[in-house]
Amino acid sequence: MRIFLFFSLLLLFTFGCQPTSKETSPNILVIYMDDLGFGDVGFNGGKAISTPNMDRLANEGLNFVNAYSSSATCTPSRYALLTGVYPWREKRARILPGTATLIIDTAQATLPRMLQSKGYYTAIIGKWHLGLGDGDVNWNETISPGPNELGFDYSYILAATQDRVPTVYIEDGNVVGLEEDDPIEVDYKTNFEGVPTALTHPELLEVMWDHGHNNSIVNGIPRIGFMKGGKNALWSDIDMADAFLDQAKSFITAHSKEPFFLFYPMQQPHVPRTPHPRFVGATDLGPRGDVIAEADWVIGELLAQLETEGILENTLVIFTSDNGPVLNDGYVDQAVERNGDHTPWGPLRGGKYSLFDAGTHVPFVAYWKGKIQTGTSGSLISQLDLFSSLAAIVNSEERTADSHDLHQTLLGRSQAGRRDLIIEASGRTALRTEDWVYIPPYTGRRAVSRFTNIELGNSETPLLYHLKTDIGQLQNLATDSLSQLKSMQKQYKTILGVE
Ligand code: NG6
Ligand code: CA
Repeated sequence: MRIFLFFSLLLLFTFGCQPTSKETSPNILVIYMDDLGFGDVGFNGGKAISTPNMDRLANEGLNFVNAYSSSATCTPSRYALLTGVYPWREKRARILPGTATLIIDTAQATLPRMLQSKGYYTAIIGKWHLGLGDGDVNWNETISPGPNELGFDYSYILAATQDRVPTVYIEDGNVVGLEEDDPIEVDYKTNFEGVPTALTHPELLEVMWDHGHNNSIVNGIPRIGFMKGGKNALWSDIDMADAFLDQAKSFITAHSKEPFFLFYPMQQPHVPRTPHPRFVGATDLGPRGDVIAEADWVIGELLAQLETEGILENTLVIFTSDNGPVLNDGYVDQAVERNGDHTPWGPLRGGKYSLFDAGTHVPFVAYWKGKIQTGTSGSLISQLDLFSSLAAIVNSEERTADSHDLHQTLLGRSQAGRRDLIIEASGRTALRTEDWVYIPPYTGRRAVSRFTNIELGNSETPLLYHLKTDIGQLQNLATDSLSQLKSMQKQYKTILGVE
């Protein structure tokens, strides 16, 4: 009897006091949109596009209304998300061509590797855009280093962006569908002899370019960069959403019995916007709206797959976007003309590429059925914080200096947020401290270009805004609130380590 009691107590202490493995090893699914704005989604007040599945995540999860990507463009935001390091520390973390070399050191700590060390099976299915290889990439051999050398057990990616060559999928370093007698060549400076471009063969275009995007033509769409060969390997743009979804569904089913991390960076609503025909006309906004509707459907399918496998309750889903919205980003796709009174940026100023808030202030939801306190959180949080916060959730000791452990906040158990956050846009930086934003003076154009009418946040004098009373950043308080300005200028220099 006594022995029985002793063992019962021992069992209780060994297992009863520790969180169950389901709590410390939830599956982690990070859904990373490309250029989706704060106000595009229904759950942040958007009305023009129906987003029932994104809204479901927000309504049954926690909607962070004060959350930031690390940058107003793609590569630096992804760099920060995967490394927990501010992108302005890495000079190469700028919008990369499809031929760029890998910008994350294979010895560096990464989110997938941290999770691997805690027994996770890790995968990326979707957009990469962090460079590949360590020199001139030969696309006809296994491409390395890449995601698989940074902690992803499995990768099925597009190398850069949907508007950049090479327009092929790469699975574990190998171009999918490549045939030996039709090798791929890629160059961003010079075209290959005899290969049509948007300039030499405009009659081949099914989609018109507006600015940039006048090099090689694939599927009637002109791209950035020149590419030759690989005919059988070329992706179908209108089938891209389904192609990635099929991969993700198989992945979820194959790994439903072990903890997994799935990084799912989607291509929508980045250009070129190519909804599958069944989504054409889903909104009144043209292709930009239709691909958001398409992405919403994909998310519904992912949730359904988790439900089918019986693992939805055991999966932490993070839904967010790499940077803010843009209408005309280089193609004639009616994004401006058909936008109507929709406000992709919500109540915020600026957009993609901008130091004003809409550049980095993005939709952000944490969803874990039954585990997260549902509602809205105003805590200041950055995608940078996912590294240390997810580490804490899975009982890893790993942290990075830039990434704050806000896991209690992420799970809705605390209001604690960041005090300070540096945001970045094309090499320029600004400081957010609590409800204030300080943007140092920058020379340069005020707007991206005559095509992309987004204010960049460049000004000859310092800009200071109090977001709590002025979310639209209309009132520069740099003169009126001089002491606030001074203290933020000091803090900005301290964090950046500049004089
Ligand atoms: C810009 C492209 C834009 C987009 C962006 C990257 C031109 C004129 N513009 O250079 O279309 O591809 O790069 O977007 O080429 S991001 O979301 O991946 O950062
Ligand atoms: Ca982007």
